[in-house]
Amino acid sequence: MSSKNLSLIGVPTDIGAGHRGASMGPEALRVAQIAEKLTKLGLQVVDRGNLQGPFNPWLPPVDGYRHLAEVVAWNTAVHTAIYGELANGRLPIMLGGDHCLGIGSISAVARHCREQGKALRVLWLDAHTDFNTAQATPSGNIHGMPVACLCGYGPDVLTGIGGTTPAVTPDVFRQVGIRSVDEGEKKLVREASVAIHDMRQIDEIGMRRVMERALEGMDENTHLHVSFDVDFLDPSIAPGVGTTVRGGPNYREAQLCMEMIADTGALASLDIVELNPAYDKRNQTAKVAVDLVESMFGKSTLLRG
Ligand code: HAR
Ligand code: MN
Ligand code: MN
Ligand code: MN
Repeated sequence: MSSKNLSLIGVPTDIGAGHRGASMGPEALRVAQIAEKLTKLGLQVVDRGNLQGPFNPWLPPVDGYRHLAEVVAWNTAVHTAIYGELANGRLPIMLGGDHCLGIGSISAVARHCREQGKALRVLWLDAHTDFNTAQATPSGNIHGMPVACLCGYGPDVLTGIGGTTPAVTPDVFRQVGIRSVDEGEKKLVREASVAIHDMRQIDEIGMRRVMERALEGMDENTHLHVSFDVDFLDPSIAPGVGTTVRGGPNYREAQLCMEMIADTGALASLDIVELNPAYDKRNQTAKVAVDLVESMFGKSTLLRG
């Protein structure tokens, strides 16, 4: 791992989502003892508390975007915070919040990598490709758009966060767990040649070979960012998200995915997003997410050393 000093950054907003409640995600992860459990693995963990931003006005979309100004405000705060942690040599973990926040975090990671001459790989664990545009979106919800925005498809106020447009090129992404893509969005991901490892591929060749492919080609100079949308997981183990899609990875498949991330030793920043306690029962989804994050930081590997 390029850094073992972890910073937890809470981003309590559901500004980009179509269901309220992801704003409670950071606290649910803290209640599930994310800091304590990572500390037990021998990592240095500091909880920076929560970022602040505008309330959710809960308005309909305007010109294809819901809450665009508020999404810009939150992502600008995220960019600054994540960039600052990386500049200090720390490993930031963003406790979301909905997935629109990936615009702020990944643009910061990309800026850090450019300045440090590092290669970037973004592992996007999600049921969705999140590649909608104002024209393609069925909902106007910006949590369905962060990958497109990062690749330069979107409003200037979002594609320009971090100062360079596009923030990244599509070839940095490896998407795993995909099983819900909108019609217009399909065309866009194909045009951009985003590398998608969908559920059918996991069914056919298994999580192990999918992850080997998704992690292929990284070296000592690669910064690995994981953007973990909790709806990646099958709803039977992770009901606490706003947009469940059946047919996701089961617990063991998800554990293997995380263990293989740990094995790379390259994990250098992480988003945990879309956890929605309003849909959860007894905080079980937060607990599963924390279990998996422990594996991502090497918990299971310790048994094998
Ligand atoms: N594709 C749908 C839309 O754009 C749903 C997107 C849901 N996104 C998330 N994050 N939950 O992946 O509205
Ligand atoms: Mn660094
Ligand atoms: Mn997502
Ligand atoms: Mn999703």
